[in-house]
Formats: sequence, structure tokens, C-alpha cells
Amino acid sequence: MRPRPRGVRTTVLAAALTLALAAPLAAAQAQNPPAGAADTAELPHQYEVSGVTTAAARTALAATGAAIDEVHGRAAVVTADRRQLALVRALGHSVRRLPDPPGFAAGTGVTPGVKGFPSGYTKYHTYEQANQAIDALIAKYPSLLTKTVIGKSHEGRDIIALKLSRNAAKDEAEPEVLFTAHQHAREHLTVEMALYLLTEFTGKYGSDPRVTKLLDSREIWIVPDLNPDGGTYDIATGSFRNWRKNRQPNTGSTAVGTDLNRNWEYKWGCCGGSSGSPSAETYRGPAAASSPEVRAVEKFVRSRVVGGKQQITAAIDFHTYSELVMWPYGFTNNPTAPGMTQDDHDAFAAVGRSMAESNGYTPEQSSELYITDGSIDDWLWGDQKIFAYTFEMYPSSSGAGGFYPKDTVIPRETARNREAVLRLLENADCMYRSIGKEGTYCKGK
Ligand code: GEM
Ligand code: CA
Ligand code: ZN
Repeated sequence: MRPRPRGVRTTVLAAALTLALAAPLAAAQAQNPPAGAADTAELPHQYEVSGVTTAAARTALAATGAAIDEVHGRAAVVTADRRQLALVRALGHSVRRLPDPPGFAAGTGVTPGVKGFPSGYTKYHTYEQANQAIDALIAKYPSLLTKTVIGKSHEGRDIIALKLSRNAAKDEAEPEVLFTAHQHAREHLTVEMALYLLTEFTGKYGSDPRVTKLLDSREIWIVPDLNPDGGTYDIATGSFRNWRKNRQPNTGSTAVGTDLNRNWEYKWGCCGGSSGSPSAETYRGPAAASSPEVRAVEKFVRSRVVGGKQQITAAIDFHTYSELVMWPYGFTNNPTAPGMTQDDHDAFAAVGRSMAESNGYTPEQSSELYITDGSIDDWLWGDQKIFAYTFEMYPSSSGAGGFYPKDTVIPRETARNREAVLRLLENADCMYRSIGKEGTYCKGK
């Protein structure tokens, strides 16, 4: 999503009302796609939607259940199936279908087994390849890196948490920082981001002073793949399917999947920032934390409360694309809200802007794009008081590769976040230092 001129915010109510009036008609038209379309209905396409010029319009667009992939000028790029497309049109927008990703698989519900990434993308890691690379690093750096299986995906794949620190096997009283990746299946570059951090920090320990100091004084947790089922499905035909959600079936629907980033247990479904329709790209699930993947990470994070104190102080959840650094809340446009004081907000913004200055991303509160509810960053801060950011990585637009940039960009675009990650880690012992309030919030902690 791209920065936008600060327009007058029309009320979300007006936009939502428009949707409410239009939805039944469009929904009726969209509910009965042509027979035999169930499979292709599962494989959505990207569309450019014109006339989207305000935060309220973006929120109304998001409320159709389409995923907003990008916002620029007076348009947005969304991922939608035929149902959501009808709802978008019912809002009065004109739409233009964008080219499908390279080798886009014709609609099929059958997963013939992982064929890996297509040519031009073979340096991206499949779930199996990522685990092999991780196990090799653990064998090479046993005192710096440990692995814990924190749960299973719907299809039974391991959800793992890696711990990076000197004396990694020992729980020491040091600030802890969490990095998560791949909530969304097609956002494969985020797995590479996690692997980059593991490789860079183990490899540079002892030679790079900043890395060494941080591994000596922090405990870093990395969850490299929150959605292994979705990621595997996205490439299972040897090409791409534009898949976003997990692969959990939905009772009473042929539509598969929950949007993990709408399934977290804070303000779940509160505010028009997700969909209750199983076919929607932003389907929130039948209940908060109904997905095993979200449950696994929530349980892990809660386990880091030691002696009544959450040891994790900061986090980044990696996504693609649009080149943004975002901070909570996503469920409200207000910079402050219950649980988010002005000092909290200012500390979020100060460190967020510093990270964005280092990687050239655009810093903003996440709801400036559109309202989301049940997102990980809102839960990490709202429920656990962890300074949680969302990074939208490269590229900035669908024209520059969208969700499927060629593998030649991996080294450059993962290293691009090195400085930002170091800055977050260096602030993690006291985020309020960034606004000169260390004495108020951090003395003696
Ligand atoms: C976003 S990422 C989350 C942005 N956060 C909020 N609260 N707006 C999403 O989940 O829709 C886009 C993406 O999936 O990359
Ligand atoms: Ca610890
Ligand atoms: Zn995402």
C-alpha cells in the first residue's frame, strides 16, 4: 500500500451503510456462481479498483471480504473471487482484472503434492527446504540457536519457534523480541526474511559488534512459517494460486481457509475489518483463535510470561507487499484508545519511523490503510503489551512483482531490513527511551 494524500476522512458509517444497502443484491448475484465453479471460485484474481480515495472507502472495500493488496493515488489493488468482485462493483467502483501470477494454476481443488517453486523462483524455500536449512544452522551453531515445536498446522505440519541468543538453551533474564512470518500463504518472501535473520545473526556472531552485543543481551524468537499449509498449497501445482488463507475447511461451505491475520483474540470481528463469509479473503474464522496456527502462537507468547511479566517486549510480523512499517491499532483510526496512551503511541511511532528511515518503507498506523480487526499486531499489544509492528516488504506495487517477485530480489530485499531489525532489538529493553521517557517507564526494570 502506498502513502496517500491526507484527505478528509468521510465517516466509516456512511461507507459501511453504502455497503449494507448494496450488499444483499450483489451478494445474491455472487452467491450462485455458475455450476462447477466451486474450485475456480477458490482461486481468486487481482483487480485494480478505481475511485478509492479515502480511508473510509478503503474500509468499505475491505468489508467486502476482498483483500486489499495495494493502495496508490485514487486506486487500490485487491484480491477477490467472483463473490467479492460483485460486492466491490456494488460499491460503484469500476474494476480491471490484472494479469495472473506467472503460470497461474487453472482452478483445481486437488493438491497433487508439493512440486516446488516454478523456474525463476527456485531459490524460494518450500516448507521442507526451509526446515532443512534451519536444522543445518542449528547443527552448526548449537549454543546460539534452538528449535521448539509450538504446535501443528491444520494439516499437521510443525509450527516452530527458533530461539537466537548466547546460551540459547538457557532462559536468561534478557529482553525478548519476536519475529513472525508467513501468516499469508502467497507472501513467500517473508519466509526468506526469517531465514535471512537466522543466517545473518548466527553467522555474524563474534565478528559483528552490534550483532554480538544483541545476542549477548537479548533473546530473539523467530517463527519462520505461520502458514505452512497455505504456502504449500500455493505452489502445489508447480505454479502459483494467489492463495492467502490457511487450509482449514469451513463447515457448511465449499470455501476453504481462514485469514490468520483476522483470527487473533483481540477485538476479533469488532469493527468491519474482516469478513464473516467463509469464501472471503479476509474470513475471520468461526471464532477467535479458531485456527490451530494462531492458537499455537498465542499459547507460545502467553508462555513467555515469567513471574507475571511478559518477557517479549517487541515484535515484527512480516508480510508482503507495499513497503510499509505499521503499528497498532488496526481496529480504530484513533491514535489513542483504551490500552494505547499517547506515550505508548508516540513510542510506537518514534521507533517505527526510525525503522522506516533505515529501509525506505513508509511509516504509519496500520488503520490508515483500512480498518482490520483480529490482527496479530493488535493482539500482541492489546492483550500482551508487546510493541508489535507489521512490515509490508518489497515490492511497492503489483507492477514491480506484487506477491511474486523473482528470486533474484531475495538477498537485497531481506538484507534491506537488517538495520531496522537491529534498531528494534536495541530499543527492546526500553521502547519509551525513544521519546525520552525511560525514567518514567523503565527505571529499575
Ligand atoms: C495486511 S497486513 C496487516 C496490516 N495491519 C492492519 N491492522 N491494517 C492484512 O493483514 O490485510 C496486508 C497483508 O496481508 O499483507
Ligand atoms: Ca528470557
Ligand atoms: Zn499478509
